[in-house]
Amino acid sequence: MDRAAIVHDNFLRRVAARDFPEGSAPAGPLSGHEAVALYRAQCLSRALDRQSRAMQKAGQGFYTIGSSGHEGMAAVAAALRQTDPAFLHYRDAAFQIARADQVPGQSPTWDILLSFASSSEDPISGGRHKVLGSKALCIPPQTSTIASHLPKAVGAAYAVAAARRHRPEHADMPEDAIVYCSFGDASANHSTAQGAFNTAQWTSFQSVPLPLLFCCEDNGIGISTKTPKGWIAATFANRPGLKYFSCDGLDLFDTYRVAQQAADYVRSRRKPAFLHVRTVRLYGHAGADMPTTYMPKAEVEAEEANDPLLHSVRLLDQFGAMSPEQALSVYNDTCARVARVAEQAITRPRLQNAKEVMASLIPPTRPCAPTNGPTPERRAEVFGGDLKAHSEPQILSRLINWALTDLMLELGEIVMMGEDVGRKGGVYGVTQKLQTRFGPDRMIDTLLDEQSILGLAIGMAQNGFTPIPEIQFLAYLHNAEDQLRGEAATLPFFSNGQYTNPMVVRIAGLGYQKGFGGHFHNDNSVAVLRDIPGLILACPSNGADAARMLRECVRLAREEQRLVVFLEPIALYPMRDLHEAGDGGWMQTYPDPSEKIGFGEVGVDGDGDDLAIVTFGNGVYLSHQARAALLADGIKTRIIDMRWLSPLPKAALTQAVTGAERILIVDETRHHGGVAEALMAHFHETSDVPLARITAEDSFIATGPAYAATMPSKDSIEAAARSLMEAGT
Ligand SMILES: Cc1ncc(C[n+]2csc(CCOP(=O)(O)OP(=O)(O)O)c2C)c(N)n1
Ligand SMILES: [Mg+2]
Repeated sequence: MDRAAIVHDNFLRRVAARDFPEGSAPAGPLSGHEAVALYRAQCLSRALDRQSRAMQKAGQGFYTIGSSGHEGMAAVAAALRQTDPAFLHYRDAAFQIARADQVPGQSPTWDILLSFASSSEDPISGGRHKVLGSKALCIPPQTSTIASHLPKAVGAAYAVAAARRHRPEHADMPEDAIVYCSFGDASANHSTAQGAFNTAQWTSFQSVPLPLLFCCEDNGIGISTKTPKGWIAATFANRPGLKYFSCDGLDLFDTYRVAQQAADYVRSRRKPAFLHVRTVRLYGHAGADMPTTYMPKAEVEAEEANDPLLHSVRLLDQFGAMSPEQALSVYNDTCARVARVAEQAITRPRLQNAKEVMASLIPPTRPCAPTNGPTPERRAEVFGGDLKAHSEPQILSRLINWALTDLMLELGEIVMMGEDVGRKGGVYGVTQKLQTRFGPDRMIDTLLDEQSILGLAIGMAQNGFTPIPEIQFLAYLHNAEDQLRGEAATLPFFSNGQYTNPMVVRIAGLGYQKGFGGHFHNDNSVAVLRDIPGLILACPSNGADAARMLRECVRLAREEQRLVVFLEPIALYPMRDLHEAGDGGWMQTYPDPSEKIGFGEVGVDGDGDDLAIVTFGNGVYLSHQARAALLADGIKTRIIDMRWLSPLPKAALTQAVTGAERILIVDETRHHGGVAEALMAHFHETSDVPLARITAEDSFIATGPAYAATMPSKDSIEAAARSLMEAGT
C-alpha cells in the first residue's frame, strides 16, 4: 500500500481514537486562534500532497515531491513578515500557504493546483515547472539544484542593508526586511551551501549588516542517505558570526516561539542566524521513491507515528483551541475541497508549443528614470588629471576603467564586486581608483569565492541594483558557473518574467598573454556561456569599442533586465602597437559617454571584396596584422569584428559579408565547441561563397615560449587566407 494512504488512514484512525504521539504541552506566544489558522494551512499542504499523487496517477499532474512531515514550516512563516523575501526549500508548501493567509486576496489552493497541472495559468511559472513561489508573497521560485539558492540569499540580505544606504530606483525589499532561506539537512553539506554559510559568517564577523535567516529543515535524511545523528547541531551550533536556534518542527507552538526569537534577533541586530527545525519526512523522497526499500519498515513506521498533523491536533486540544472532532472535520473538508478544485484546475490550458515555453526566456523591459549624466564639474572632480588624457590614445584597460567610471557616476545603482577589485584595482588595474572614487560600498572587495561573488550579484540585482561582478580569470568561472547557468539565467524563465536578476559579469579571459600563466590564466573556451538561453556574451577587441559596448551592456541590464557577460581579452589590455614597436596602432581615444555600440551591431573595417575575415577579440588584432601582407599580394580584405558572441548577430553578419567573394573565420576558441562551429553553420545556411576556418587546437594552453602555439597566429591567418583564395580558382 502507498505510504501516503497509510499516513492518511493512521491520521483518521488515531484522531478518532484520541491516540496522539507524545510531546510537550503547548506554550505561547502563539494564540489559540493563530494555532487553528496554522493547522488549517497544514491540512491544506497535506491535502495538496495527496492530490498531487492522485493527479499524477490520472496523468494530469507532473510532480509529486511533497511537504508531508514538514507542515510545521507554517509556524515559521507566521513568525516572519509577508514582505520578508523567502527563498524556499521544495518542502515548504505549508510555509507558502501560511504566508498567503497574511496577504489579502490570495488563493493558494487554486494556485498550487494549477502548478501541479502545469497549467499556463499557474501564477508563478506559467506552467514551466512545478515550483513554489509567488510574486505577491515575496517568494521567488527556486530551481531543483540543491543549495544553489543560498549564495543569492546572502546577496539579497546584503542588498537589503545596502539599499538603506542608497536605495536604487527598482528596489523591492523593505528596508527592515530580513531574508529567509530554507533547505534540507543533506543540502546543508553541499559546498555551495557551505560557501554561503561561510560568506555570511565572514560578513557578519566584520560587523557588516546581513539580515539573513537560514533555516535547516532536518528530517534526518537526503533521499536514502542518512544524516549522522546530531550532525546539524554539532556543526552549526557554534559557528562564529552565526547565531544558532533550534526547535521541534512537529510542535507548532515551539516552532513559532523559536522562529520568532530567531527572526527578532536577525531583524534587530541585522546579523545572520541559523534556525534548526527538526522534522520528519513522510512517504519517502518523492512519488516513486519507496522508503521501505532502503529503511527498515519499523523505522518508517516510527516516523509516520510522529506525523506533525497528529501533534497539532493534540496541541490544539490541550490548548483548548479546537477539539479533535473539529480538527478531523477541518482535515476531511480540506481534502474534499482540494479534490473539487483540482477537477477544475486540470481543465485549464497548458503550454502548447516552443514559442509559449520560450516566452519568458528574455525578461521584460522595465521603465527607468532618465538620467542627465553627471555634471561637467562632478566629472572633472572624479576624473581629476585623467580628464586631460581623454583626448589622447589609450590602452584597452584604461578605456574600460574610464567607461566604468562614467557609468558609476551616472547610475548610482551600479555596484561592483570581486576579488581584489577595490583596493588593488584588479589584477590588471582595470578597476584602479574606482574604490577611491566611489567608496567601498560600491566597489566591494569580496572574499575568495566565485559562487559568493555571483550570488551577491544575483541577490543585489533582485533588489534593484545593477551589479557588475568581476571574475578574475575565465578559468575560475567554472567552479561557479551554475550561478549563471542554473540560477541567474533561469530566474525569469521559471518566474514567467516576474523575477529578474540583471547584471553585467565582467570576465578577464582568452589567451595570448606572452609567456604568462598557462591555461589557468589563458582559458580560451567560451562554450559554457554560449549555450545558456537568454545570456548575452559580448567581447570587445579594442578600447574604444569596449567603452561603447560596456555602456550598451549596462543599458541592456538596467533597462532590459538582461544577463550579460562582458569578456575582456586580457592580452589586449595593455596592447599599444599593431605592426611595430611604437606605432601606437592599437590605442584609441576615449569615446564620448553618449556613444554606444548597439547589441548585435558588428564592426566592419575595410571594404575589400576578395575576403571577409570574420573574427573577434585577439583574432581581430591578429587579422589586422595579417592584412598588410595580404594586401601586398593583392588580396583585399575586410575585417568583421563580431563583438557579440552570443546570441550570434546573424543578420548583421550576413549583411557584413555581403559582396565578399570568400569568408575566412578566425576563432581563438577551440575547434570543438568553439565559436567557429556556429559561424560555419550560419554561413553555410546563408551564403554560397567558399568558406574556411582556423581555430585553436583542442588543447589547454601552455606557459613559456609555446604560449600561443595552439592558437591562430598572424602567419596562420595569412596562410589560411592564401589557400582559401587559391581554392577553386
Ligand atoms: C546539486 C544537486 N545534486 C543532487 C540533487 C538530487 N537531490 C534532490 S533532493 C536530494 C536530497 C536532499 O535532501 P535534504 O537536503 O535533506 O532535503 P529533503 O529532501 O530531505 O527535505 C538530492 C540528492 C539535486 N537536486 N541537486
Ligand atoms: Mg533531509
